[in-house]
Amino acid sequence: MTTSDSISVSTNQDGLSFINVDNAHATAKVSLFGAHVMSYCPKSDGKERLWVSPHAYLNGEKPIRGGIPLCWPWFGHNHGQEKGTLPSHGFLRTQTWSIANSKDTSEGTELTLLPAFTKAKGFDHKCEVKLIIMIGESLSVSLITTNTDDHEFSIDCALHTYFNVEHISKTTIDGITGDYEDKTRESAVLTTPTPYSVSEETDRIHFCKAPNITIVEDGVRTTEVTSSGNDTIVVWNPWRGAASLSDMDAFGYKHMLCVETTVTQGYGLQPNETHVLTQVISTAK
Ligand code: TA6
Repeated sequence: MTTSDSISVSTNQDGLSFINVDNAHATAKVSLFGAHVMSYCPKSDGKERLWVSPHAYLNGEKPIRGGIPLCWPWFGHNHGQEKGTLPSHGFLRTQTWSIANSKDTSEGTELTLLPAFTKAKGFDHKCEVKLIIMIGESLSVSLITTNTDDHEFSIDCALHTYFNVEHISKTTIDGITGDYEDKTRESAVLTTPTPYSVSEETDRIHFCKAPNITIVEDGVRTTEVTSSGNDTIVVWNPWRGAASLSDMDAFGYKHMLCVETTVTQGYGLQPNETHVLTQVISTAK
């Protein structure tokens, strides 16, 4: 492993380890539990881009509420089975990853992380998975899957990012068009509103790759989100339903908005084929 001058590793009282990055461009924090990016703050404007619940479990008992959870090899609660049979959003976000490589370049600090296992109940195929995180003027996160089996298999996956917003009532999203499936309205297919604001429980699968999205706060374009390797974009805010989540407080919904780079329609991966799902978060220009 190449080491980087910009990183240090810390451990909390419950035994979770975190990579702390501080380079010329930004600071960031990544939990090895879940390979979960928890903080990204570019030095150009000092604005924290990611939201983490103050009540998030940081003891390995549950996935971390906030930051960038990794969903793989399925997205959602059931993966075609009865709810509760399989872990929601798969099994990458609840296992401890290792650092395969870290290096400093002129663009920033690059981390390569590997999961402990890629086969578990609900997914029985051979593959290699890695996560490459580049912390620089932008934050780039790539979830990479290579089929090392002798047959095709299908995956869904997501970079389920919780953005930190000043106030949800003053936040709009630019760059998503077309139809979406509304999971709060019995999967009704509706048209994406313009302007796009969030004023109630929102759980939408947008059938639009939306390669360039901008988050606008109080009329100011603050954050750009670019996506590739996805087939859809998911927008989620639990609204007052947050009160029923054990790791969110009743008003947490006011300061977060999930804009997720997702594969929700199934991606068929041939033997030796590699799929790369990438989300890049930058200060809006
Ligand atoms: O991405 C939206 C979603 O699938 C919602 O349906 C909602 O339940 C959310 O993810 C959070 O899921 P989690 O398993 O992390 O509580």
